[in-house]
Amino acid sequence: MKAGIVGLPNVGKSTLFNCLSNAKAQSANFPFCTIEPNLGVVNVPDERLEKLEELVDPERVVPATVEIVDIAGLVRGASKGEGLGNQFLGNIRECNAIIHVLRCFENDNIVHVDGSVDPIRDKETIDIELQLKDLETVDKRLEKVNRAAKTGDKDAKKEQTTLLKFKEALEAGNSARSVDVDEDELELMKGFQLLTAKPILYVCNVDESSAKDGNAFVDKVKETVKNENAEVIVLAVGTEADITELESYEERQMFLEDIGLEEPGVSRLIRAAYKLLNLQTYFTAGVKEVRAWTIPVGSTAPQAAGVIHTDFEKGFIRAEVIAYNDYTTFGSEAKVKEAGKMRVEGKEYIVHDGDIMHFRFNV
Ligand SMILES: Nc1nc2c(ncn2[C@@H]2O[C@H](COP(=O)(O)OP(=O)(O)OP(=O)(O)O)[C@@H](O)[C@H]2O)c(=O)[nH]1
Ligand SMILES: [Mg+2]
Repeated sequence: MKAGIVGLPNVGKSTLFNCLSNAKAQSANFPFCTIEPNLGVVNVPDERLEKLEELVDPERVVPATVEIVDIAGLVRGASKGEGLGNQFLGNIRECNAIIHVLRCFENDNIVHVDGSVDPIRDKETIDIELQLKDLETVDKRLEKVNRAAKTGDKDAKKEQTTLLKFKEALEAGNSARSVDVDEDELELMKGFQLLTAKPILYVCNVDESSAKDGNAFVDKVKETVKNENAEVIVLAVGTEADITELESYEERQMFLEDIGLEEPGVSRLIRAAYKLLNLQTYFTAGVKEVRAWTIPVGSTAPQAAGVIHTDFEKGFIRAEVIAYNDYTTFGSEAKVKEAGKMRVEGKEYIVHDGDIMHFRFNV
């Protein structure tokens, strides 16, 4: 599961990526600086992990991670192959969610491909390219399905109806994610791999003085996307990059306080991306290691165990589970047990975010 950073050229995507990841991407003040996508594995900041570390005092702590991809900028005409558009759209297709970066800062020294700062126009430019590409995908698929539907094939008819629904929405300038679908249609939709069906969040890249409260551009973005059910994150990407450069935690904290923030904006973004990918965390806590593991929301106990090792899933017997709040309230596994708060769960158990788990299995 990975989230791709998408936007016009030269809006700060690679600068943002570099704040998130140690895999340094080239960033410079000219459009199309990025061609090949950069992949970064990013630690997910989680206060609960720090708390567990305090309580358990383990030899090591391993955080959860999320994969972020820095993708080349898109320009008008990308869906027709303009500016290597097809390649870049292909990079987006491989991602499970989209982080759309919008330039919301004025600076005459930083080139804007369309000559002025206007995040609403920019968003529309990108949306249109993604929608046109999806329309192409839908039309191609329709050609095939239409033939089968003519012969009276029931499944083909259902698919045809679904495709037409998407076609209509896309032609009206709406994204696939805005279409109301039932469960069957949702299954079909997954097979279509539409770009505009991917969950999305917006990053407004602002100047330092707007890091805390945003600015007029941000207000416009929020107004525009209010019906999209998408998160809007305000980030001073250039400033965050400067903060990342600072050596010590204290220095970084002082800088953050100066601009009115309690934690780096990128921490907020990473957590939001994790959520956008529909991921959640469970913990294992022992003296050797306290560790956060990543699972899709809705995973069962055996599936969660399988993330550690496939044998754990195959040979799953039961899980011993402590809710995060019980662990911190009682302070240790032993005390939780004494209080009778440790649960034994079976194969059907749906893991909760923050559960501290211990698996019993045989191989
Ligand atoms: N003033 C200011 N400059 C920024 C900010 N974010 C990025 N920049 C500058 O904008 C230029 C482009 O940044 P990149 O991160 O390379 O942009 P990109 O979106 O990856 O561009 P492409 O790879 O060409 O699509 C660089 O010179 C950055 O230093 C910001 O928040 N404020
Ligand atoms: Mg770049």
